[in-house]
Amino acid sequence: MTQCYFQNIPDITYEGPNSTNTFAYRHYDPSEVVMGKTMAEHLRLAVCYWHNFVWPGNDPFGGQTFERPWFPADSMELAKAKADAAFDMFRILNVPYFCFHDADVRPEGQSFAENTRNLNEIADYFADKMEETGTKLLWGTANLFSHRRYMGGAASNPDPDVFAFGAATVKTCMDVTHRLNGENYVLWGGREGYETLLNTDLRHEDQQLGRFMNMVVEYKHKIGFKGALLIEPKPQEPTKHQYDYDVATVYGFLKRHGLENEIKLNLEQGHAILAGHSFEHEIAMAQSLGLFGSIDMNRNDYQSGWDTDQFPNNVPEVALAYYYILQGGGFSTGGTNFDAKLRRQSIDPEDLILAHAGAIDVCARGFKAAAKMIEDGTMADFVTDRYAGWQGETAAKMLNGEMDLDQIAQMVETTDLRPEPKSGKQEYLENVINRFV
Ligand code: XUL
Ligand code: CO
Repeated sequence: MTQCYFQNIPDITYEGPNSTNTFAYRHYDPSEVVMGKTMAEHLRLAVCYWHNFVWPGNDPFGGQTFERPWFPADSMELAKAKADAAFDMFRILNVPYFCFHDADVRPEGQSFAENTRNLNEIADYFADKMEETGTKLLWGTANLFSHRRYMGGAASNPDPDVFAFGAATVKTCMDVTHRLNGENYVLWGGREGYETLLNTDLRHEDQQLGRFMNMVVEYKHKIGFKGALLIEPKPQEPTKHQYDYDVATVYGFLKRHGLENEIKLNLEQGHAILAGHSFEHEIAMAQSLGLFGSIDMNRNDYQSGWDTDQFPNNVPEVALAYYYILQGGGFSTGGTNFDAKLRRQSIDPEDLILAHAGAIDVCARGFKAAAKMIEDGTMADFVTDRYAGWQGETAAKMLNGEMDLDQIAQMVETTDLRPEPKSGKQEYLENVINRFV
């Protein structure tokens, strides 16, 4: 494909909040400095390959709605045409990063060796394009869930041959991510879960998953990959019970297998919602456990119980997410990936551009609101004050183990301690937030 897929679509640049130009950023100015860094450096935006260039627009009731010139991308030539369109889109959006699974970018081969050859050839093609355009790889990953061999899981499959095929595939994807200077490597637990206990040995599958992740860590160190390894929690879909349910569950898994200092998390807003949490809960929980890594900033529909992967469009929600990210010091290796897809009626090439441009503006507005909340300090000060009692001598002793239940009971009795309830001030704090969003 020599012609640009995005014909007559201009590069998107910042024009300020009053611009009425359809193809413009109104809030995302990559060079704007906020809290000492540019917006580009803070947000570290990434476009995902799969939903934009691979997904055909199917739903459970109908097939392909999108007609992309590179479909069905079953040859190397079409895979390269797809890459051309992808890199055109990264340029138009001025987004510094992208993310991909092996299966998104290469034609499916008949064997492991053919898959590896195809992947390596596309990686060479990417390397040239990345060099030429300055686009960087936020993370690479392996698709261990689409092919029918993985219907019963990959690492947690009862068949050791599937485990081996999955492990070998992850090795090749880590190699390519390393070669392309990827800043992270992601492991979403695709079909690592189960449909029915009737055919499942939970303890065995946990042991398999633990060994698999330990091998990934060992291989990272063996090849000298300096990026972060990230697990992406999700509670259900595709399997009824996914093992990486949420942040707290993954933390238990990591501790159990001695991995808590080696693996961090990629958190997705839609997955948090499926788990019955808010996005900011998952972010704050990961920060408190020292596991925060990166985000997939795509939301779910609150009325439906599945993963709708929609572009973000709610500034107050996004603001709270970035508030807790900033509280933990912002991104280091991670960034803001849009694991988001169009609605299936949005069939024009420009829809891909407008979806991202809008989402990026929502993130920029939310981020700037979050930065103001941090700079203002009212909310953080409130929390600090709320726990100030723990600075006292006796409180410190209770916390550090110098006092036991007996001693505390004695102290409560001899001092005739009568705790006074204090207001949690939730509405006041919600009003404070509304000054910024
Ligand atoms: C699935 C999902 C994945 C991961 C990468 O819900 O979020 O696309 O982000 O495998
Ligand atoms: Co995701």
